[in-house]
Amino acid sequence: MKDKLHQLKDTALTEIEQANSKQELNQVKVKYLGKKGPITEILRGMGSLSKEERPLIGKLANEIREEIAKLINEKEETIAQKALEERLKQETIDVTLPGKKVLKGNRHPLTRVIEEIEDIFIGMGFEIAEGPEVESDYYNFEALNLPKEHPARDMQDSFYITEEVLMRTHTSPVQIRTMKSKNGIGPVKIICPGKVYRRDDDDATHSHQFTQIEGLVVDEHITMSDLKGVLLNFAKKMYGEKAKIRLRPSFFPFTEPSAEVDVSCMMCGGEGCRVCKNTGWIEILGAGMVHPRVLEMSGFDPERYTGFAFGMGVERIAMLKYGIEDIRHFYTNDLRFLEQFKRM
Ligand code: 2NL
Repeated sequence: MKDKLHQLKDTALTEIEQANSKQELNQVKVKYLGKKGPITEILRGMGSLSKEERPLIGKLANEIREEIAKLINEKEETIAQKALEERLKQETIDVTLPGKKVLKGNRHPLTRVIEEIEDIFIGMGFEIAEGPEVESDYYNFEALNLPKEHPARDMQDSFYITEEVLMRTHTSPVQIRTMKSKNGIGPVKIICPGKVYRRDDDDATHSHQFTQIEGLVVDEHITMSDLKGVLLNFAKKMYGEKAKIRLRPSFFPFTEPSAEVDVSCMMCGGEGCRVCKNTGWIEILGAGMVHPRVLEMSGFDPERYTGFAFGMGVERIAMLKYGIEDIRHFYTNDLRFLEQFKRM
């Protein structure tokens, strides 16, 4: 009996030793310490032993049982400790690893210039109006005092979709639509930014699609001096307080009188340089007093209301501002170009 117990202890110890997981150890625990285990069996069969042997064997069996239990507990702790170490090793964060680079985008240079111009005019109480890029002949030409025979309406110069429908050649139709929506009651004070289309062979300074911002003010008692005041303030906000403007006589079918507007050269301050071709002035706008026929066609009484309007090409302004030499850079989306406008 004694030998059997010692043998039992030895095999139990080996099995505890070999158990490498919680589950394996649990099997050993059930096998040796469970109700149906060999020790319980030996204790149960003690009836057949002599009176002298009984307490000795009982004591030994309990000692062995306790030792096995103790070793199992110790092994349990070792396994738990190992598992914890393994987990910590897997969860280790290497704080010396370089961070993941987040690619940051930036606004397109044209968008930036549009927003800058919008902000200046919003500061003067203007509202922003937008409208369709596909327009009817009426809104694009007829309502702007450009009758059917007018050379500007040549099929060769515009993208026609049908005889009556075309890609807008300026943002003026948005202004016509806004005026019409007012039912002849002023004021109107808007700027209209947007894409416009003209049939043109693309080169460094021409594009068949470009961006225009037009402005329109209609109210009682609006005069040419209002036009000059608004545009001078725009030039100062855009190019600095020292900026000056000058108006030269011009012609547009939709304004009378009409003017080309120059701003003092932002490169040399008017001294004369390569950019202004030594004139000290740079042309940035066309403008004029809204033609009475245009007011009338859009529902405003030209006896009561007057107005001024202006238009500018955004690409040209952006090219002057950033020193861009080819208009095609705006549309080819070369990242080497676009990335130069980060945090500028
Ligand atoms: C330019 C010149 C101009 C206008 C646009 C306009 C619009 C209405 C009535 C009258 Cl609804 N005029 N627009 C007036 C003068 C000039 O643009 O050089 N654009 C790039």
